[in-house]
Amino acid sequence: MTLAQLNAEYGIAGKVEFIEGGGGLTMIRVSTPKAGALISTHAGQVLSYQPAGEEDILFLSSKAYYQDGKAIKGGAPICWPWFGPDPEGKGRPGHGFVRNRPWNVTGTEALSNGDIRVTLGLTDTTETRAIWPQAFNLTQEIVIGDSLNLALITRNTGAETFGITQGFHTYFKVGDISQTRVLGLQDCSYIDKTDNSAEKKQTGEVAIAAEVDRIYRNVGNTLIIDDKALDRCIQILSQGNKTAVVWNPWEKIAREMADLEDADYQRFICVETTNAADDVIGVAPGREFRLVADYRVMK
Ligand code: TA6
Repeated sequence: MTLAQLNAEYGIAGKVEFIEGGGGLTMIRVSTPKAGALISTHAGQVLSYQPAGEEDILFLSSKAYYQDGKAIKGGAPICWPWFGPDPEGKGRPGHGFVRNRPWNVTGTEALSNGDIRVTLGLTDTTETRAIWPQAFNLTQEIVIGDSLNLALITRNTGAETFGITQGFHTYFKVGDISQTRVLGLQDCSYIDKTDNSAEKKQTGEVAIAAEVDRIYRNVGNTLIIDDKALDRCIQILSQGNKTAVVWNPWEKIAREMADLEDADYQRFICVETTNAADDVIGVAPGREFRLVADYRVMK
């Protein structure tokens, strides 16, 4: 659909506008008295969420790619139907195939409390079935208000049960990584991907002073990013996940990533609401599964 058609069908005066974004991609600008947001229809990805009077909670790389077939570095990428490397080792893209392609806009709504809900979707096509042979309907509900609420709903429209791993691979903006802590993971065991996937146990808060790439198991539903430099905390509430990932590439890997500035590792942390590792979700024919992450700034 053209921008004019999208605005005619889904625009909401003064609140939801379809615009041309980076690389000519279609983006959705949401404005409410509580917060502003920018959503890319490519990848179905929230790129910005800025509560009134606050800095953005999301990091977006100034060197991000905006093109078909590529992931956008930053915001809240969707990993689906697998999290991490191709589980079958067939060379398919890491973190699945929905963060590399355009999504459909399926609805916009101004809710009675002033929040805005944007709904995006994807269904299987010949192209997706060549990558992953399942029939599905994937929906993302994005609610912008005092918090940013993301729900990823997987429906199995085929005839056999399928298994998925998935996640919100969210890049949170921080003032200074060395003054940032993640709270709520103490005593959880984790897979340390920087140490041959060794199983370890978290003691106390998570501090970042080197590359960190961990899948935490049996996590609770509340995590906090404590950001001393920006003098704020971001609360992450989740539903549907047993695992959470904490990732920061640190200096060397950041330098090797063409879509990051060398010093960007100091400016973000990924704290990801996931079904990863053995947290595999089976979805039976006709059934659906809902993964939810809710982000809110706390002073
Ligand atoms: O979620 C953590 C992780 O899987 C890391 O292992 C690292 O490879 C990173 O994601 C890559 O993220 P990107 O957005 O660059 O694909």
